[in-house]
Amino acid sequence: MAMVLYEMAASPNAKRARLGLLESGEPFESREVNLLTGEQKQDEYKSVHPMGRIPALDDDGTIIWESGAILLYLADKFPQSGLMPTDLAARGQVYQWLTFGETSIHGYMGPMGFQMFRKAPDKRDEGILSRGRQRMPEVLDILDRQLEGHDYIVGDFSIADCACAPWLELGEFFGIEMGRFENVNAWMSRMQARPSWSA
Ligand SMILES: N[C@@H](CCC(=O)N[C@@H](CS)C(=O)NCC(=O)O)C(=O)O
Repeated sequence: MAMVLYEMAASPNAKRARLGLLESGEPFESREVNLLTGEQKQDEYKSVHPMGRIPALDDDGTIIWESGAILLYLADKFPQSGLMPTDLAARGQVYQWLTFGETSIHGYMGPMGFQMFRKAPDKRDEGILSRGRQRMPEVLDILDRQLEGHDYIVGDFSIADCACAPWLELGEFFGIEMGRFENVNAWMSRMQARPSWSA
């Protein structure tokens, strides 16, 4: 049975998992969960993801949620796919940057996304938005230095790239000054040129 990804097109967290699946080259089916109508909080979907969030992966009855866990699962399941390096030190770097994507990038941009996409403009919490705009340059600076001389975060493409790129596409839209991070912007262009980005 093909793997099933529960997702929604506009969700950067779902896009992380989607990138990993597409880059694995393995077949999967997509099930849309409509966050705008609250489908994620219905009992039927909460039997898949008890937190009522996307993404979730159903691999023939094995259910994994949390986008980072899905990426690690895919890298383990398909070791030939090139999602994860074989060298232990490089794997450690992938774990580090994957977690950086979840905690530092998503840590600021996730709450910003909730304000930008789920709240009317006059109801947004400007404190959350301005905190993200203030703190993200440090995060981007660290990523920019890592990308100096590298095509991808740990050198070769890996799930670290899948974990970090999707939220950053929204940086300018969220009011984060992205222009000066040249290595990040060049890497984002490489990510956006991969067939998986828009498939
Ligand atoms: N840490 C989780 C975050 C998942 C998450 O918050 N997803 C958002 C969409 S981007 C969601 O489903 N939100 C549901 C809601 O806001 O009700 C992951 O990486 O999978």
